[in-house]
Amino acid sequence: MSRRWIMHVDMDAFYASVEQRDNKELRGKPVIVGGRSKRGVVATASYEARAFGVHSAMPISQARRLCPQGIFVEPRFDVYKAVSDQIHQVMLHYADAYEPISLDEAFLDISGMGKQYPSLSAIGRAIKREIFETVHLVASVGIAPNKFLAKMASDMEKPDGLTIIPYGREKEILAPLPVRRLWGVGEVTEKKLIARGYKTIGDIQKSSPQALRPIFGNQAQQAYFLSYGRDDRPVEPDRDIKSIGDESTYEEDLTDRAAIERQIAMHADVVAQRLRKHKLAGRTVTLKIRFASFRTISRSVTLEFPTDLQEELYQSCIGLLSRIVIREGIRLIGVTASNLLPAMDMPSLFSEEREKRKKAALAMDRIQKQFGKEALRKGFWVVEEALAKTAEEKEEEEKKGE
Ligand code: TTP
Ligand code: MG
Repeated sequence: MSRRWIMHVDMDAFYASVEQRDNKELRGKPVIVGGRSKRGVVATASYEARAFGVHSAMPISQARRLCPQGIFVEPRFDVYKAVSDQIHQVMLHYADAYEPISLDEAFLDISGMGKQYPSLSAIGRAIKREIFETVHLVASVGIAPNKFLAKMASDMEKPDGLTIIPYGREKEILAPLPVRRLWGVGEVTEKKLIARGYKTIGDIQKSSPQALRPIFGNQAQQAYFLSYGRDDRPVEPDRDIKSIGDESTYEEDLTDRAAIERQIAMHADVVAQRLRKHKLAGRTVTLKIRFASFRTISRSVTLEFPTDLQEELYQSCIGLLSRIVIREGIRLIGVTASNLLPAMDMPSLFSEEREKRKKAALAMDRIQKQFGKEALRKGFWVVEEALAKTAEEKEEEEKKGE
């Protein structure tokens, strides 16, 4: 095969399917996975529940209204992670280049697999079968000339789909789709596009890179190419990040409690930022301390829910610190997040408070990108203060409510 062929594999209703697999009573029923708290959000819903209009990121309360007979289940991340590892192990062998995207999806460059399989659909069927035999779960597969179209294809006949978009059909398949389906078009860009009269991807095809500049900036050329189904991005093998940490050795040993906590806060901030940059969240937090005598200790805690927030990393470390007896000065402090999951697992568990924090954190990331570290340092404390206030106000409110 001289042409490039990309495959995208994505499990169907992943968390919900795992729950149905492990509990017979849930099979064929509307299963909704998410935090049970009043403010929780749906992580995912089985296809039976989707028939009622329930979908990912919807507030649980709304899901209950739409689907009162739904069975609401708490997520079991450990199980999903273990299943995910098995799936990725299977997929790995079907590709020259393999790029895991999240727990339940991956891109595969299958351009060189032509000798082993008589056709593209034969590769698709083989991978679906092996995944099913290994984890007893169903995947949907898309095969296309590039990543953008492969991802679109895997979604076209879900669940249990196998869709191939051949060379030459890119433009016509994309033309009738709403602009939101174009890779990289989120809510904000969608609004801009619609305001300027672009409704379908076909409308973008009829435009020009110059005309698209006010909307896409320096991505205009790429957006224009994408609208024609042109996308040259390679499948990039995973860097496989196992943990993200930050530590410093101090010129003078720290003895003051407040100074120690401040350093932990700083490291937690750096780690949280890096997690967000990689769209990861950590479930295990480790605090490392090296004393003046070079004695080094590490203490870890595994959280109920993965986090990419400074505040939560910091609080975990302060909890760990309280269990460490400090009899001498400290020459090194390190904070590490491990047991990493894709950050999108977080929304399912967001309380409003967490969501606010996450938004504030992302805003800080943007400020830092624009104005550099100093701005962040200042802003970081300001935001922390503001959040502390909101928390206080909320406590007040709750007290009043009682
Ligand atoms: P998706 O692949 O987007 O969704 P899905 O596998 O549940 O359903 P399908 O692919 O058939 O449409 O996400 C994979 C898992 O990631 C999902 O099972 C739960 C989790 N997830 C969240 O926790 N929050 C979210 O907002 C989304 C979209 C997914
Ligand atoms: Mg999926």
